[in-house]
Amino acid sequence: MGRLVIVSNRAPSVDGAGDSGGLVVALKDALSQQGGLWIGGAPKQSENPADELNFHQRPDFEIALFELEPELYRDYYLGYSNSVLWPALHGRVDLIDVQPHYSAAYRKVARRLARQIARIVTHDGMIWVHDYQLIPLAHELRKLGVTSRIGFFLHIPLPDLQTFKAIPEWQELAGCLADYDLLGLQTQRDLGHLINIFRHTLRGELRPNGNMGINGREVVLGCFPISIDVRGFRQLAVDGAARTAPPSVPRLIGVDRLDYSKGLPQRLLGYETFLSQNPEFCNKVGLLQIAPPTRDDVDAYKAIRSDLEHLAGRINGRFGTIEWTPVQYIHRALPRDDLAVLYRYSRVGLVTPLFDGMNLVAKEYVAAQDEADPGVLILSQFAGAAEEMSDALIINPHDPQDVADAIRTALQMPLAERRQRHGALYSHLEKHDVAHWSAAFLKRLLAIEKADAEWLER
Ligand code: GDG
Repeated sequence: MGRLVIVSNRAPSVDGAGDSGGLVVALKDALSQQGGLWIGGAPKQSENPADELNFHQRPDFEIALFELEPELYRDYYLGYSNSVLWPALHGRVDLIDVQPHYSAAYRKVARRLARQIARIVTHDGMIWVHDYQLIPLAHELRKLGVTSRIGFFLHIPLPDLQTFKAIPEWQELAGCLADYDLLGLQTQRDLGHLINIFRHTLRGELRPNGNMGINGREVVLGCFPISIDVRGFRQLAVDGAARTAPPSVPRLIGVDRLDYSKGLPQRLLGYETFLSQNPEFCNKVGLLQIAPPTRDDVDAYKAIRSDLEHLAGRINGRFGTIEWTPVQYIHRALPRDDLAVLYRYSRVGLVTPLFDGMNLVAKEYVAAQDEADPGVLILSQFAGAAEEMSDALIINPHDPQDVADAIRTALQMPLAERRQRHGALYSHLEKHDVAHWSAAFLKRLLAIEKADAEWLER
């Protein structure tokens, strides 16, 4: 079997620092078993980027970094990826900033990267491309004659056809998606949207095996809900709790990059409604919101920060006392072990995105709980995680009353019900951890026959 090559916008660190969360944990084993290679963007841009990948050997796998000029990086990453694709795919078409040089930069990065990758991959290798920043990569690789199997996983949601059409290049993007051998999505919801997009754009035909016939070839489609290292994260929380005292008042917790898709203002409005309707809880509960900055050079992110700060100030001014601050808001990233214990010591986990591919915070919160006295997860119906986590309290984040009622229900929930709900959520997660996710995707990719030369010559 050939080499496994992972491609993502950002590469893991060359020295292994900061590996503790996310994709690296998920893919480390598969990569080290197969002499794997991870290709990703260098941490810093360069005025004179090399036209080849820059290799670094780690003990577990090899890393190859690609460099971009600062201006190209800005237009490709902050521009097309995060000012067009991110808002559109999250249904926020009102926030799209369409600029011709953004889409040109996006295609240029894929073309350049494909040239660099084509020089080093072999026919029997497997390439796994991650996320919306790199959709055209398979298309560009095929143009250069690469015949390896190429899979793609979309970490964020895929919206319905009408919303997708707000992206000026929607037809081109659909065509690029169809050049992969395997397309993985987080949820059945997104899979349904993809099938509809292919039907209408490329006259795709759904086959009885669930794959799509497009232009005389078969594209394999699958739903692969991503997860976390459940046991590892639980251990982090248990170890942390042994070192730290619990808070003096029961706590509600939210942990989100400060992104407009995460429904932070809606969450605070729900909390405000709860406090105003349940004055007996004032002084007796507090909300801790950790919201580290992200993409703060994009205007829409400046706006969400200011909305959130305004609301947190309003709630603290309205309900706070000398002894009690209703909302503690931290606009900084905390270490991962601190997060684990903060989740464990929180009576309620608030995960209220307006639209989210999956949402790993929901899974981390459940993994971190003490099964003898677990907290309650409040989860938006629009998080991908809601498809699997129906034992959470599922809410509509747009309705402050629904959020307020769920907070009250969670705080008053009897121990037996909390245990029963947590037990069901945890046992599902334990079987569906991140190792399960990556193994399922790679198994499907491996089972696909290699691209044939005839198709490549179309
Ligand atoms: C995308 C999709 C999908 C947050 N604050 C801190 C911190 N975090 C960590 C969380 C969690 C991760 O960041 C966030 O993951 P999410 O899944 O919630 O969201 P996105 O970043 O938007 O991720 C999403 C995901 O890709 C995977 O496919 O689930 O739907 O949008 O792990 O714990 N970590 C630390 N300090 C913080 O302050 N250390």
